[in-house]
Amino acid sequence: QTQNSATQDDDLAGYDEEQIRLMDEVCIVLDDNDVPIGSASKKICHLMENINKGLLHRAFSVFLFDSQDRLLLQQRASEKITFPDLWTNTCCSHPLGIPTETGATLPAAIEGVKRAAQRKLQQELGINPAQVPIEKFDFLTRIHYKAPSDGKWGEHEIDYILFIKADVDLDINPNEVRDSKYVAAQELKDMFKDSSLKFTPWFKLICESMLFEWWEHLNGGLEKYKGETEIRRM
Ligand code: DMA
Ligand code: MN
Repeated sequence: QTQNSATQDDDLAGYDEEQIRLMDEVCIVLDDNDVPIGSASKKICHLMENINKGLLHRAFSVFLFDSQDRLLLQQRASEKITFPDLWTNTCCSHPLGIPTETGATLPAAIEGVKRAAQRKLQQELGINPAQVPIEKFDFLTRIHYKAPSDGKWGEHEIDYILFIKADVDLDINPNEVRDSKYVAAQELKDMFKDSSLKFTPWFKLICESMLFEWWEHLNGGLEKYKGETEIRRM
């Protein structure tokens, strides 16, 4: 290990070993228009001291629906360094700064995040990639948002929203996911009324804006929402 690796870092002392290791992943650093301008470790990208200086990276959020149109939610594991224990959409993470997951232009970037999504659906939820083939994902839009987690850590991302309709077998990784649940739209609305349940900031933003409208069009009419080129600033 090098001196700079996250495993030897004071910022990360006391956290889960596997989650510390994942802080060495390489994220794609962006300008405000989602053009890659470099790369930086997941740790560097999620420290508020860097975010407050404008550091921005690429991310994705998957919304997976089963054949009954129920959305798969997850509760993040207590081991997560950012936003532990919060309920959120099916799976979120970052495309890595490697050729297969990076793309300078929008079509290539979308292919990159779909590959990353397939990789993380397997790592977090144990979903076989054959059950979530790349061509089944629909790209809807990009959301630019910033949100603190605790004082030290937070998010500042351009987040690619991906929908996929697929019946899948789960084999949950408890280091990533504490609980999971399929919900109908009304059940999710009821969950938001339950003050004992806490949600991630990006999931709240997406629920308060477009999620339920997209969801209504899952089986027809989603075409007009797909492939939006404008970045939604939230
Ligand atoms: C990061 O998700 C991406 C978004 C959209 C917040 P995450 O913290 O779950 O990433 P990872 O699973 O890689 O830790
Ligand atoms: Mn992030």
